[in-house]
Amino acid sequence: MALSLSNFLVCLIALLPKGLPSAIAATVTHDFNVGWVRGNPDGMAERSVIGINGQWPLPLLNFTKGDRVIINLHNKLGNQSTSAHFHGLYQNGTNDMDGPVGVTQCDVPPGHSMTYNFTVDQPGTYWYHSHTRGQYPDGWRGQFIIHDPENPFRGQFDEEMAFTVSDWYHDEMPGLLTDFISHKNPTGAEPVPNSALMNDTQNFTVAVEPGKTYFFRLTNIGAFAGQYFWIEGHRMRIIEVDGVYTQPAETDMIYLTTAQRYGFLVTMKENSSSNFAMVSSMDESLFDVVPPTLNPNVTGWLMYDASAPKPVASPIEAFHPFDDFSLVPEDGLELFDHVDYSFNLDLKMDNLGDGANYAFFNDVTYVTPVVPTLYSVLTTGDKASEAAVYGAYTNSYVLNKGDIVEIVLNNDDGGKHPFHLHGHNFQTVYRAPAGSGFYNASDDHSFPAAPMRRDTLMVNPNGNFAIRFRADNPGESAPSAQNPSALLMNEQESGSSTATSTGTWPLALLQP
Ligand SMILES: *[C@@H]1O[C@H](CO)[C@@H](O)[C@H](O)[C@H]1NC(C)=O
Ligand SMILES: *[C@@H]1O[C@H](CO)[C@@H](O)[C@H](O)[C@H]1NC(C)=O
Ligand SMILES: *[C@@H]1O[C@H](CO)[C@@H](O)[C@H](O)[C@H]1NC(C)=O
Ligand SMILES: *[C@@H]1O[C@H](CO)[C@@H](O)[C@H](O)[C@H]1NC(C)=O
Ligand SMILES: *[C@@H]1O[C@H](CO)[C@@H](O)[C@H](O)[C@H]1NC(C)=O
Ligand SMILES: *[C@@H]1O[C@H](CO)[C@@H](O)[C@H](O)[C@H]1NC(C)=O
Ligand SMILES: *[C@@H]1O[C@H](CO)[C@@H](O)[C@H](O)[C@H]1NC(C)=O
Ligand SMILES: *[C@@H]1O[C@H](CO)[C@@H](O)[C@H](O)[C@H]1NC(C)=O
Ligand SMILES: CC(=O)N[C@H]1CO[C@H](CO)[C@@H](O)[C@@H]1O
Repeated sequence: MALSLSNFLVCLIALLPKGLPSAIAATVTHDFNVGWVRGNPDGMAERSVIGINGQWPLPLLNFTKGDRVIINLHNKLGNQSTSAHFHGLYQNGTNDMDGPVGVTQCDVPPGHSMTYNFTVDQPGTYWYHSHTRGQYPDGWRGQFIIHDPENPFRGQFDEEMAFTVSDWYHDEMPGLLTDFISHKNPTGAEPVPNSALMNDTQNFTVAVEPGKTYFFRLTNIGAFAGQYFWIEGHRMRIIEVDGVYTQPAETDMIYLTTAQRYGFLVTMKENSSSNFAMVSSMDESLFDVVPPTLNPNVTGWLMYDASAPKPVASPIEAFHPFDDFSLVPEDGLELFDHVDYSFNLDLKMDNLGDGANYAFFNDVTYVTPVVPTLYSVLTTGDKASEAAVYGAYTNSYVLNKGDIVEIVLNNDDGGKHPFHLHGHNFQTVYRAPAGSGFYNASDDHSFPAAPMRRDTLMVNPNGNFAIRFRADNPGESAPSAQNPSALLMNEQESGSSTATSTGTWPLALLQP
C-alpha cells in the first residue's frame, strides 16, 4: 500500500446547557430549498450540482456575533437525503443542531424539512455543508461568516471580503465513493479532482483600491485536496485561523487543509495600475497518481485596473508555506499544562474481508449507527455513560465535564490527513514531522507557551500530533439530571468516531 491517502475530518461534538443569553441579538432566517441545478465552474464539464433556492454557487451567509440563526432546510433533491452542518460552530447547548447524520440527527429524506435553530456566539470565518455521506463536494457547501463588532483588528483594515478555494470533480460523489471504497481499489487511492476552483470559478477577480488594506477570509471548502495559496507581489498578515484571532504573522504563502480557514490582512500597493495573480495550488502529494492532464492550479486576480490585463501566474519552484504551529492566539491563552485525561487514536488504513480499503482508529472502522448517538444518549438512562451502549463499531472514552483532555493522534499511514473536532477548538501542543512514528509521552517535548488553537489540523505522513481542550461543552437537553451531549469524531468517508457525554457525567468517545 504505497500511498493510501484518505482524507479525514475528525469531529468532536458536544452539547451544553441551554439558555444562552439572547439579549441584543437579531434573528436571521434563511430558507434553503436544496435541489439539483446545473453548474460548470471550470468550464470543462457541465454537471448536476446541489444548489440552494435554484442557485449555485451557494450564498455567502453573514451573521453578527450573538445572532439567532434559523435555517429552514427543505430537501427538494428528490433522489437523495441530506442534512446541514455549520463547521466550527460549538453548538453550545444546541448539540442537536450540529448536523452529522448518525451522530446528532437522522438524514432528512427527500420531500422533508428540518429547521436548524441556534445562536452564534463566536466570531470568525466558518462554512456550512451537507453532513450526509460524501455529499458536499457535489456543490452543497458555502461560507458562513460571523462578524464581530469587537474585532481587535477593526481599525487596521478598510474592507473585508471572503472567498473560497476548493478542488472540483466532474463526476458525482455517489459513484466516486462506490469506486473509492471497493475491492477494485484495494490501496484506497482517493479519487483525484479534475480541477481547482477559487470562489467556485476559474476567473475570480477582486476589485481593489491602491493603498487600502483588506481583511480577506479564505476557506478551503474542498473534498480532499489541501491548497497552497499566495498572492504575487503582496504579503499576507494572518490574524485569524478557524475563528481564533492570532497575533499578526506575516507570510508569502499559506497551506489550507480541507475545512481550514485563514483570515489575513493585505495592504495594496500605493501606485499600481497593473493587476496581480492570486494562486491556489492543490497539494499533489495527496494524489496517488497525478493524471498528466491535471492542472492543479487556479488563478484569481487582485484588480487594480479592470481594463488592464490579468497576468498569467509565474511558476514557483517550491512550496514553503507558513508553519501554523508558530501562531500565537491573540488572547494569549496559555498551554493547558495539566492534563486530566489522555488517550491515543492510532490511525491506519487497511483492508477488510471485502477487499476494500478502510480507515481505522485503534483497529476499529466506523459504521454509522442506525440510531444516532445523541438519541442513544437520551434513551439509555443510567447506561448512557457506558461506552458499550453506542455500538460495537465504536471506540468509546468517557470524559468528565471540565477535564482537560488530550488526544494523541498517531498516523500509521503514509498520507497527510486533516482532523476536525466538533464542539470545541483545541490547543495544538505538538506535531511531529513526517516519518516520526508514534508519539512517545516520555520524550522531552517542548510545548508552546500559548499554543495556537484551531478546529482542524493536519497530521503528517507517519507522524503524530497532540491536541488539548477543555471538555466544557457537554449537554443538557432537559432540566433533569440526565443531560446528554455528543462528541463526535467523524472521518469523512470511510471511518469516523464519536463521543458522547451525559451532563456532568462522562463524555464517551465512540469510534467505529
Ligand atoms: C468565468 O468562467 C466561467 C466558467 O469557468 C464562465 O462561465 C464565465 O463566463 C466566465 N466569466 C467571465 C467574466 O469570463
Ligand atoms: C439525482 O438527480 C440528479 C439530477 O437529475 C442526478 O444528476 C443524480 O445523478 C441523481 N442521483 C442519484 C443518486 O440518483
Ligand atoms: C428557536 O429556538 C428558540 C429557543 O429555543 C425558540 O424560542 C424559537 O421559537 C425557535 N424558533 C424557531 C423558528 O423554531
Ligand atoms: C465569493 O463568492 C460568494 C458567493 O457567490 C460571494 O458572495 C462573494 O462576494 C465572493 N467573494 C468575493 C471577494 O468576491
Ligand atoms: C510605486 O511605489 C513603489 C513603492 O511603493 C516604488 O518603489 C515605485 O517606484 C513606484 N512606481 C511608480 C511607477 O511610481
Ligand atoms: C502549477 O503551479 C506550480 C507552482 O507555480 C508550477 O510549478 C506548475 O508548473 C503549475 N502547473 C501547471 C499545470 O500550470
Ligand atoms: C520513549 O522515550 C523514552 C525516553 O526517551 C525511551 O526510553 C523509550 O524507549 C521510548 N519508547 C519507545 C516505544 O520508543
Ligand atoms: C459553553 O457554554 C458554557 C456556559 O456558558 C461555557 O462554560 C463553556 O465554556 C462553553 N463551551 C464552549 C466550547 O464554548
Ligand atoms: C451584506 C454584508 O454584510 N455582506 C458582507 C458579508 O461578509 C463578507 C465577508 O466578510 C463581506 O465582504 C460582505 O460585505
